Amino acid sequence: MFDQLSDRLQKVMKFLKGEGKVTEKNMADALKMIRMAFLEADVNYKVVKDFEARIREKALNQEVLDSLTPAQQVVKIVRDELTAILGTSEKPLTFAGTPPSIFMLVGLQGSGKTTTCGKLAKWALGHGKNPLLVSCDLKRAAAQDQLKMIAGSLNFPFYEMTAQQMAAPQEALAELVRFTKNRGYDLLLVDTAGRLHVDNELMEELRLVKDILNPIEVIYVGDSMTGQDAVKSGQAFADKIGLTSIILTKLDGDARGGAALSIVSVTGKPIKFVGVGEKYDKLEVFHPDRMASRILGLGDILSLIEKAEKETDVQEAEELARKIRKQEFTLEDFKKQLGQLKKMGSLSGMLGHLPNVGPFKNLGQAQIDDRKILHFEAIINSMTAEERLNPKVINGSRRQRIARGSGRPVHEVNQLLKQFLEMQKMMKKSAFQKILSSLR
Ligand SMILES: Nc1nc2c(ncn2[C@@H]2O[C@H](COP(=O)(O)OP(=O)(O)O)[C@@H](O)[C@H]2O)c(=O)[nH]1
Ligand SMILES: [Mg+2]
Repeated sequence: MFDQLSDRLQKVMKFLKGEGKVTEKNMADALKMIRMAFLEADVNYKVVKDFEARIREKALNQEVLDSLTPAQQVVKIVRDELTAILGTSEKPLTFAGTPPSIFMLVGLQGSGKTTTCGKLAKWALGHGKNPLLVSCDLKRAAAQDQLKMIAGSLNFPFYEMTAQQMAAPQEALAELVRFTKNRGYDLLLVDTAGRLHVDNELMEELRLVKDILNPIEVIYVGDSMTGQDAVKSGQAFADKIGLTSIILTKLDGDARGGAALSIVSVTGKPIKFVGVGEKYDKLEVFHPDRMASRILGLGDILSLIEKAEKETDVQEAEELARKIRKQEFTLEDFKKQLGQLKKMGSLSGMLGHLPNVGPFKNLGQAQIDDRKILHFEAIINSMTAEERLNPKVINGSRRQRIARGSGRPVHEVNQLLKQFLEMQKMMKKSAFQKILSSLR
């Protein structure tokens, strides 16, 4: 996700961390690097300008905290500002006090509206809702077919509108609302017509639908791959119809990041979810803070832990979190973690979540394959219980014994121990503990 932008910003972070002291000169250099990275990622130029100005002001006026070096402070400022332009904090969807809640999805053709309807239905079901799906393309009755198929395959009820009904949309839409209420559905997901470009006829149709259905959420679905085009049309929808939220799709592709980094500032509306794949479970709640940390290579520890908790034994994950908090992270736990990584399946899918520190360093470059995990496991398996609990006792002859036992070269044993110690050190860092304690 946003690989190039991420690469470039990580270079700036590294540059700053290496500087120690903040001067006008290195700040100017860093800001220039940031500006170039943003412009290349197709971020709106005004957003870039404001971002730069805020960082400059904060960085050069900052009082030096004891705990951080000045340059680290700038890193923190950049992270905070990046979080701010992504929307500061996550914003949940709003549900109506009295059901049904009506969510209307709007956007250009191909942006992912219909797919996202299916995803939202699935997400809502998981949150105790009972959704009904409908497609309100008043001009093309055939436009309903795609959503009908999706609803069928996911086992959601679908409300079909006849061509006859569409000829009298006012009455048909009012009937739709009555039906939803009477049948006890608490959520109506409304797919709408799309065009290749924003046009007046479409906007009029959408306004009509909106006026009669009175949706609590009007969600703009934007294709992140189209960069500033998604932002511009989002702005047009915001001006002409009025939006409450944004969902960006196709973040699993090679989008440069320009849409995500511009759309909140430009439209003033929050990104609530992102689509990360074609399947219907590929919808993620959008966390601006995590996304910022991830782009800056500070890792996405919370997402990683959440994923681990969901997909592996929850108790095991809790135990691990407890141990890390108490700083008794052992090689045994390290091995468990490797096992969990394996269980979670596709390692490459996980890499984006890993912090770029300690044993995870440069994993993003995907040099590590599943074989490496097996080798590390073999090495740990060849250790005695005492060695696993207290790796300090592993001297030269023990290393040779472990190497022989696991069939791996000694330097690999050394590498594993070194990485483990780095990880243990990282676990002790207070920042990490703070994140973990918020999980309690
Ligand atoms: N990779 C990926 N593809 C998506 C995502 N969301 C939608 N798509 C694909 O984008 C194409 C257009 O989606 P569709 O829902 O028909 O768009 P609509 O015209 O706005 O209704 C389809 O091929 C979808 O499978 C996403 O988050 N990731
Ligand atoms: Mg569609």
